[in-house]
Amino acid sequence: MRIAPVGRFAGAPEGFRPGDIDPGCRSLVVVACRFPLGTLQAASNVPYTLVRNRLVDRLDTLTCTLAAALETEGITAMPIPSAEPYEHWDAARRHGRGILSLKHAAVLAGLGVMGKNTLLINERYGNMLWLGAVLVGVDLEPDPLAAYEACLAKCTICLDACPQHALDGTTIDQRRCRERSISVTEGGGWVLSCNTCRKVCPQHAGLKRPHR
Ligand code: B12
Ligand code: SF4
Ligand code: SF4
Repeated sequence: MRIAPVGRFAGAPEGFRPGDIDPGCRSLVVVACRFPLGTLQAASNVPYTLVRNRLVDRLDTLTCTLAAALETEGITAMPIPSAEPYEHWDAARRHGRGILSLKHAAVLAGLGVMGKNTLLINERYGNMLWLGAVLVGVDLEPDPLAAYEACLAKCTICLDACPQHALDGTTIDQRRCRERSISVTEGGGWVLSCNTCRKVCPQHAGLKRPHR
């Protein structure tokens, strides 16, 4: 768990800042659970998808429970979904946005730094954290920003490995990624059918070579 003061979100797009959701928000509590590494090795996409779905439930249960507990103490608190639902959808680009970007919130709470694959990289757990957050109506003691870097300047492993060429080092072409990474099975249900940019990163399980 890490804390970000609301003032750190000045760089977020208008409409997607904590104050756009709750004008009284003062701080964000960002929480995270580790995705088990073994799921990346499975020949089937099903175990990884199952873990993803259970972590969504786990994080959402955690943030809803925390919000309810804070409210009994007289503190306004609002949970942010760890995945769906989200409202912003640009159909032409197949580009969605959460009501708040959790990976940016995690960076601003000191949980890590952004990798070129556009995923949060944490010193200890690499890019394998699943995130959640609660907006809180009081000032909490902020955590310091991460004092390390993750991507080596010349590393382009994730960019080169993406089968859709969806990554450019700072942004993602969601249309391209969605075409490959979300599949509906004939048997019913859906699976996350690509996680290559996560798996190939040499820092995916934690920093091998932190630079300070
Ligand atoms: C929509 C979505 C997707 C989309 C878009 C992903 C993306 N990179 O944005 C798709 C379907 C492609 C996707 C794929 C995956 N996703 Co996803 N996804 C989300 C979701 C629900 C919303 C993300 C969002 O709003 N993106 C749009 C924004 C961030 O980007 P944008 O519109 O281009 O905005 C730009 C600027 O406006 C600016 N910006 C936007 N907000 C802010 C805020 C601040 C403060 C600042 C400074 C700037 C800024 O930055 C952007 C880049 O320039 C989040 C949950 C959440 N609420 O955050 C999970 C989330 C990002 N996904 C996650 C994961 C794990 C994945 C996958 C690995 C799943 C898989 N296939 O295995 C892949 C990874 C693909 C990749 N390399 O990103 C995790 C990432 C965890 C981590 N360690 O970083 C999240 C946070 C879910 C979670 N609860 O943990 N996902
Ligand atoms: S999940 Fe797959 S398709 Fe999407 S950006 Fe990562 S490597 Fe590319
Ligand atoms: S593969 Fe290389 S460039 Fe991509 S996120 Fe990992 S360290 Fe950064």
